[in-house]
Amino acid sequence: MRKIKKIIAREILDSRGYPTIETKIILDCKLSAKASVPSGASTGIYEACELRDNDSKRYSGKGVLKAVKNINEKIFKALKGTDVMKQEQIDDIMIKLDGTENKKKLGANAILSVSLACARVAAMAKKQELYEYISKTYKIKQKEYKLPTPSFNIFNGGKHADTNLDFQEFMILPIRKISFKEKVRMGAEIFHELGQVLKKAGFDTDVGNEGGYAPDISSSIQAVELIMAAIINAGYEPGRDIGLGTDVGSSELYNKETGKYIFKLDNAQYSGDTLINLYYEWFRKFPIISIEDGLDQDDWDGWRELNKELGQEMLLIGDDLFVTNIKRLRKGLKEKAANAILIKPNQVGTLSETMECIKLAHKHNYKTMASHRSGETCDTFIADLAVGANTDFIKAGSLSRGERLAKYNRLMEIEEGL
Ligand code: 2PG
Ligand code: MG
Repeated sequence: MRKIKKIIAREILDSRGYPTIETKIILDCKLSAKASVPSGASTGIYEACELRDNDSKRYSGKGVLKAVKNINEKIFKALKGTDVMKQEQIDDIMIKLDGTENKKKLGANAILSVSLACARVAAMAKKQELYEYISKTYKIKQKEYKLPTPSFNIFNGGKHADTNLDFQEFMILPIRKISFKEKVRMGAEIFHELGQVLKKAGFDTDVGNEGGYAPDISSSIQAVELIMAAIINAGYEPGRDIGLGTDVGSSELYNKETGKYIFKLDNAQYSGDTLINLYYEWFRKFPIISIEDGLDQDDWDGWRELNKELGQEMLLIGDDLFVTNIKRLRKGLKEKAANAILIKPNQVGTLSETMECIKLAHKHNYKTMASHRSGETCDTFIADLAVGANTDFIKAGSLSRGERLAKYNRLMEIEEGL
């Protein structure tokens, strides 16, 4: 038995300079480990509650001292003396202690930081790598550990950049059967080449929240064209070496009253049907292999239609649609709404619920993509999660900014150790 002796939570700052939580778990054998939690900007309305202080002075209300106090007092009291190897039991105790549907009492941010730190220190106590511990604890069926395919977000827009681009993310996915390390090299070379392409064309090369370029451009499609040029200039073949992906972040563009999606840059208002047609047109012109949140989080009919039209051709990933929640995923399965799901532990609030969601997705042949948030820390938990839970993909941002590279660097380390 490795019992929890002490839990110490603190307020730290994330990659955007806003408060978030770091939690340290100390065992009676003196082993200890920390975990910190990320924070989204384009959050889905069905996500678990990120508890913030909401008092206007400190950090404009974004402080997390209430959540930190919940950990240091309530959660610690409930978990003190618990065997840290019992991850599901630990998560269950916190879920019950909170007692609300969306974890608004203790805060999903508070609960998740404890959940992840427990897993990390338990892995240490067992002298296992974190991914190995995750895989064994949740009995993931895998013959050997595999690295996920990275989806590099090299062009930032939407809520992640101060730019006129409505699309939130444009990503490149290495699709050749090469090592993870080689995929990272491919991504980085294309990223740097894109910088050159932008510079030559007179665009700004500053980066957005996730480390991708974020210039003002003249149309949405231009982002795709610039990326295509960068891929070719870097010596790769679009469609053979590299596929394209986008996170439209469309829930942010949807106007509930008019039922239209507003793309300001293109001076266009699309109905769901027209948007699906646009995706189809793009798919015929470019090697697009994945679209995330192509439609609004409540547009189940639209998603069904989208899946009918494009589900055979590419990944249709639900992020705001599913929010890593098995109830939403079950509805999606029934509705035949998508074929892939984004996995963000902080959308649901515990490791166990995250794993349950991944397992349900895999059982129904959904592809899974582990994901960071736009506000991140240097914690690399999602890298181990991707390997331990055998997710097909991971997105952790671009090939710049330390909090993004930390995840890719950890994955290269895991690959070397295998
Ligand atoms: C997304 C994420 C991560 P945010 O929409 O997929 O890229 O963004 O964390 O702002 O929700
Ligand atoms: Mg998304």
